[in-house]
Amino acid sequence: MNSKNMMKFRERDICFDTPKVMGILNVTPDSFSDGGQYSSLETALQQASNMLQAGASFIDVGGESTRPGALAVSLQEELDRVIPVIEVLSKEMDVVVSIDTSKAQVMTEAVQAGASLINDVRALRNEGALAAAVMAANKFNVPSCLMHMQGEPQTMQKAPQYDGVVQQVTEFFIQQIAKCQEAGLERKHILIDPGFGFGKTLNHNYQLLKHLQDFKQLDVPVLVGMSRKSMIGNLLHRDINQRLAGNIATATIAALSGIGIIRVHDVVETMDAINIVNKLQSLE
Ligand code: 8Y4
Repeated sequence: MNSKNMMKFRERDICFDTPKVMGILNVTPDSFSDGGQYSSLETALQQASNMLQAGASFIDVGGESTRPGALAVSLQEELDRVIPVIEVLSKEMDVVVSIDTSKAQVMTEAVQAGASLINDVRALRNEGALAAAVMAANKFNVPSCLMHMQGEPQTMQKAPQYDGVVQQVTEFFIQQIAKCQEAGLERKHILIDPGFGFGKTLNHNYQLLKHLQDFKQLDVPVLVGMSRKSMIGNLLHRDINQRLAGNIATATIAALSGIGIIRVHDVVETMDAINIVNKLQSLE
């Protein structure tokens, strides 16, 4: 088959005909679900290697917690956390290393250190971020993921409001993709993400999940992250360590919706779900 569903991440070609998994690697001491147990370099690398072995195509390295109400991290602190991990991972492992940051200088230094994807929950709206992403794309073939968020992490869950969340998130993408293109970031270097949990009520999140197929019209790969989030916990009344079945249900729906990348903590179980969906899709 002559697949058009491809994207370059530096010299690597990734095909989104079947969903790919992005494993989450938090290098924050206060990260919400692992209590900082992976904050040392050695444990981070072990964790990444386990996720790669389990079938992850991407590893998302984040040094700033965007959990509602989390403290901001200084530039130097964020660099100290993520750069050593990115250097080793991109050198030693056959995986697309993603940098989860909103700071222009972290983007630039992470790409210099070998990162192959910029994952920005603020969609390149911080000072200098768009220019950093343009440079990363045009010099290194490093694309950027634009995530939708209403408000700022400190306050976004206060009273999220939309008149039609799917339509409004779609309009945000159309506008933000246009701004990026005007600045020199080509469409072939852009991914989008509806930003589950970022300024959304439970119902907003499930509206987005129900209508994930709509985002395919935008003709750029779609990434989603629902793993362990409150849209699962609050619906099912499960605390953070009791959400695996819910995680797999949401990942299965994303896979059936033709999503390109699913960002998760539980790579083994998510790959099982994806492989079942792949089997179905391969049949007449
Ligand atoms: C409970 C559990 C509450 C998890 C909050 C969280 C996304 C992302 C995050 C996402 C993309 C998280 C960095 C928040 N979520 N990047 N990052 N998409 N592209 N929160 O959905 O996992 S961090």
